[in-house]
Amino acid sequence: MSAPAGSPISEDLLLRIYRVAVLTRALDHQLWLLTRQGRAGFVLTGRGHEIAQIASAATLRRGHDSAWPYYRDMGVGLALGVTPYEILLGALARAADPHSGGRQLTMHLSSPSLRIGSVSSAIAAHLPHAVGAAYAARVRGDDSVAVCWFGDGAASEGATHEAMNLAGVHRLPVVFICENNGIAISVPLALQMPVERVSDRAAAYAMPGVSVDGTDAETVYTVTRAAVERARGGEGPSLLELRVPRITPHSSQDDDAYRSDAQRAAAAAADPLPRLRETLVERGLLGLDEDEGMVRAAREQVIADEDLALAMPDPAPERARRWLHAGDPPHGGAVLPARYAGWAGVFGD
Ligand SMILES: Cc1ncc(C[n+]2csc(CCOP(=O)(O)OP(=O)(O)O)c2C)c(N)n1
Repeated sequence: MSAPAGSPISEDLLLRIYRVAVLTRALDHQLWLLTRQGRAGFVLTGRGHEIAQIASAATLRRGHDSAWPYYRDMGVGLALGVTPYEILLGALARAADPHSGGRQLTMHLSSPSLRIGSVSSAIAAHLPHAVGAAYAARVRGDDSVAVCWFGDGAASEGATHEAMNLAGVHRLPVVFICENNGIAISVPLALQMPVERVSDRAAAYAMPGVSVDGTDAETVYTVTRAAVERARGGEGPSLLELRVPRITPHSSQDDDAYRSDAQRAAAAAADPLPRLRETLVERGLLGLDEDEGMVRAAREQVIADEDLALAMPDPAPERARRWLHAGDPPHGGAVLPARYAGWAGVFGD
C-alpha cells in the first residue's frame, strides 16, 4: 500500500514522526517508573496523543514559528528538538534543567532558542500568550505563526474565548490545536460543553474549525499544514480539533477510577503508535526487526539519559528566590550528551 495520492507528507517524514513517537513513548514509560520509585514527583504524559502532537509540530518552521504547548505535550517538545535528557533533568528537579532550573513540574517547557513559550500549569493561560505572539509578529512584520496546543477542558476556560475572539477580530496568524481526549481529569466532554465538537465554536470567531482523527499522522499533518499556511499567508486563525485517546490516568497521582474497564480498554485500543507502525510496515518503509531495534534503542537512550540526569546535582537552596520576577533566566542550556549533537527532533535526518 503506497501513500494516498496527493498526500503532502513524504515517506521520510512519516518515518521521522514514528521515530520521535517511539522515543516519546520510551520517555513516557520511564517517567512513570521514576514516579513509582519516588524519584520524580509528578508526571502527566501524552500517551495516545503522540502522533497528533508530533505530526502537527512537524508543520512549523522550527525556531521561527512560536510554539505554545501545554503540560501533556512531550511529543511537541521532542518534535521541536527538546531532548529526553533535558526533560529528565526537569522531572528530577536538577539544577541543570534548562527549562526552569529544576523548579517547575515535569514537562513545563520553556525555550527561547526553540521559541517554545513557558508552559503554564493554569490551563488555557497560554492561549492569550500565543495570541500576543501572533500580534507581535504582525506588528514586527515578520511571517512567523503562533501554534498553540491545549486540551478539551482548557477549551471551556474564559481565557480561551478571549484569545480566540481577539485572534478572530484581528485575523492574527495563530493556529489553535485542541487535543480532545474526551475528558478533563474526570469530567467528560458532555458535562463541560453544550456543542458536540470543540471545532463547532470556531464559527463564533469567524475562523475555520476542523475536527479530525488525531491518531492519523497524515490527516493531522495535512490539516495543520493548511492552517499554518493560511495563517502565514495573512488569512487569519484556525481552530483544529484532534481527537485522541488518553491511555493513562490523568496523572501519576490519579487512579482513573472514574472510567470503566471498557472505557480504559477502548482508549488503549485506539493507541496511534501501532497504527502508524502498521502503515509503515505495509508500505515497506519499516521492517519488523527494524522496528524492534528502534524501540530497544529508544529505551536504551532514555535509560542512559536517566543515569546521567540522576548523577546531576540538585539546585542550590540559595537559588530558591532567584528568577521570581527578574534576573538571569535559567535558560543557559544543559550540557547535552554527545548523542544529541545535531538533534533536531522531527526535523532531523
Ligand atoms: C485554571 C485551572 N483550573 C483547573 C486546573 C486543574 N486542572 C489541571 S489539569 C485539568 C484538566 C484539563 O483537561 P484538558 O484541558 O482536557 O487536558 P488533558 O489533561 O485532558 O490533556 C484541570 C481541571 C488548572 N490546572 N487550571
